[in-house]
Amino acid sequence: MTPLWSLFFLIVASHAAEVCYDELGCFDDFPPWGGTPQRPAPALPWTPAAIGTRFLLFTPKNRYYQEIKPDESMEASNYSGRRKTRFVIPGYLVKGDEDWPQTMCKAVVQRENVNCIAVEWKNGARTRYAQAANNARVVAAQVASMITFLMGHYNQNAGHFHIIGHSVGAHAAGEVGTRIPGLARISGLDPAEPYFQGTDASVRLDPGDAALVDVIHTDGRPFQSKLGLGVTEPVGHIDFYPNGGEQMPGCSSNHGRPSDLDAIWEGTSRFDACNHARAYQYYTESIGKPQAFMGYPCSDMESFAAGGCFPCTGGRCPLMGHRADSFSLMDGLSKTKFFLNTGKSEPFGRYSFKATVLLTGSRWPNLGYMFVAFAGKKDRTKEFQLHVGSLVPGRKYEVLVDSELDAGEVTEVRFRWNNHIINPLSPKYGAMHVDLLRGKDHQVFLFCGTEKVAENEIQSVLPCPV
Ligand SMILES: [Ca+2]
Repeated sequence: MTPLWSLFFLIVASHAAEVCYDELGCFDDFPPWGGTPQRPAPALPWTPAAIGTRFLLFTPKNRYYQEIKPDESMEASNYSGRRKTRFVIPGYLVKGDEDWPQTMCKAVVQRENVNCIAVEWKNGARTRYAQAANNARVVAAQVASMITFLMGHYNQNAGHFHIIGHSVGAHAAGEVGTRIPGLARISGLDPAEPYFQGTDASVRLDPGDAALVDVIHTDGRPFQSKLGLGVTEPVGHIDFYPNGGEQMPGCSSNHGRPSDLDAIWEGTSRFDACNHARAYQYYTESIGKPQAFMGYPCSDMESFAAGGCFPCTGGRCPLMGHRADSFSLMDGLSKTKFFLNTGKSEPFGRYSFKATVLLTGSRWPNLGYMFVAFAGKKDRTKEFQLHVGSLVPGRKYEVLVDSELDAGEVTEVRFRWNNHIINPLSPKYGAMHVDLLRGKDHQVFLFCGTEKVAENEIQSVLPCPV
């Protein structure tokens, strides 16, 4: 052994330690768990009693939770081995929204005949970051222990289980997958970057942790320079980058210093984790509205925003969130990233289509603005700017739209225009034809205009007679 290696082992041995918690086994802070460049501050996980993990069961039979434990008392609960089981593991907790796993489970059992278990470990999460990251290992061991119990007691196999994890909880889900090989699925919701990015695959979420690992990135800016709490790199079979994956609409950008991490985590700083929290908000909404979160394969956000990856071709577009499992990967691992846009507040989901408007109207040159809005039976979208510049009759104008309404639900296109400067000639314009090209499947919906309107009047364009 070279002197340098001796010194290395001496240093590691001098701080490394181990704790053992009965049936959960032992946890050490040797590499890769501690003493590495990615995990500079070693910390051993707290005792299960200090972390205070609880399992809160929701089923279609109970919308209010039943607390369950991996023992005979399970018999008194509504848990059924004939149903699939989903676990939800939180990580970073936003003040006032600590119970989002329960909200998610309620949304799940409202629509599906499954068992949904919200994992609660608030006491272990709200502490120094390095400590929380290590406490999550005990939570993972407890979830694995619960799954082992359920498999034995209800004759289920690993393929019946799906783990949804946010932040540090996403990596805990990954460790459950290491302990229980063959899990059906892990959904990683903005998996945490500090102490996980660039670590050994055994420490973090990776595609080896379940048959399907789908990931949503919402706070992917580098932590050191921009305080993004989520990993930047792809870590699953399918990785989604809503709004580019770094800055979410409706959220202010993260601010502060990386040294604030503990304060951020303990909730003592006024850090705004809006971007980081969006991942579970999108997922929860996707349970009821899966089609509003379609991801488009694209090389980068700029190409996507420029319409370069629209519409979807050959069924290559998975749904971000709850129904990501309806997508079959040709080659096991997606070689591309998936992009989509969302709204800035609830409802976040959007449907993409392209509106093409054939203009009719006054022949003399005129500068102005054109807008379109879309109405369905119940709702109406905001106005989208179609064009600014010359209004030329006979020309087609296109706009890519992310709408709260799906193209197939649109019953009326509302066209409006106005002058750039006051125009004494009082021209009139109208949309002669409007084509809506639906992003998910190329289907076209045709609308026919029958009139021209003066500035700032609304022209109602209805579906063409068939
Ligand atoms: Ca892993």
